[in-house]
Amino acid sequence: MVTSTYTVGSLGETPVERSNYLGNYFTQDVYNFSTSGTNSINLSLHNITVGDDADLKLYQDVNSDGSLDSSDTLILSSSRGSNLDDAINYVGSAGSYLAVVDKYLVSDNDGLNYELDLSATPQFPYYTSAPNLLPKEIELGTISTSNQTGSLGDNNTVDTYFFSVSSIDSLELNASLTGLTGDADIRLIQDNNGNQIVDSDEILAYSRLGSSSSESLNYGVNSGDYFVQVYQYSGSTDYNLSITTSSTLLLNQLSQNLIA
Ligand SMILES: [Ca+2]
Ligand SMILES: [Ca+2]
Ligand SMILES: [Ca+2]
Ligand SMILES: [Ca+2]
Repeated sequence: MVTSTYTVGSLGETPVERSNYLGNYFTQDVYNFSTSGTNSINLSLHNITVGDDADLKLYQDVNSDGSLDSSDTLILSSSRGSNLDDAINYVGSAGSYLAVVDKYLVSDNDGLNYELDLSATPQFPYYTSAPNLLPKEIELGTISTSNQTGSLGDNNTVDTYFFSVSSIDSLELNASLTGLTGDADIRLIQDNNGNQIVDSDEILAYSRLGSSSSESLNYGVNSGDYFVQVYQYSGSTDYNLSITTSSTLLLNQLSQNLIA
């Protein structure tokens, strides 16, 4: 078991993208970074080779030496199966951290390739932007309607849903967030360049009311792949997420029939 250590340096809002590989000899990659202020520390492990499995951990680098050793403390881990994306979104104060990618399973001699994205989005005393990475955390498949439940807090600042819509007509998509006890917000994203990062022109719609108000957004969509992010503004909360699509053609015909 051989560990490779890489220096990322000071981590801010602009995502750092690293591509790397693991195998049965090189089994662990450690990425050291530091943050200033309080941030949502966002890690997204994706594009893992089909048939392989890597997992993700976030450590506090307690002795600030840039390497993983017995004095460092594990904060969170993500260990989804097969080559599903792993993600961590954690509110952490200024300090030194380690993102660790571990080989879990390498199925053949070609090794395991992956991409790791890292960012730190300011979260306190007030948030300025939502986490900007797009791990496919919850894959809904092709949907016309989907109802989900989840919870957000300082150990999970965002849930990222990935889904497809398929229709010969344009559709009206509605996403609503209810049952909130803290302040959470929602936004709809299309990852046009497929890099699993939220670029500036990729946010289609958002809803971000104050306190525990329910959120709702509508947007006209065509067949394609979309992300919905449900993210923490402040506090912890459970939530209900409802995504529905309806045919705008049908709605237009109905309203025309009503007028006629
Ligand atoms: Ca250390
Ligand atoms: Ca995994
Ligand atoms: Ca993108
Ligand atoms: Ca809100």
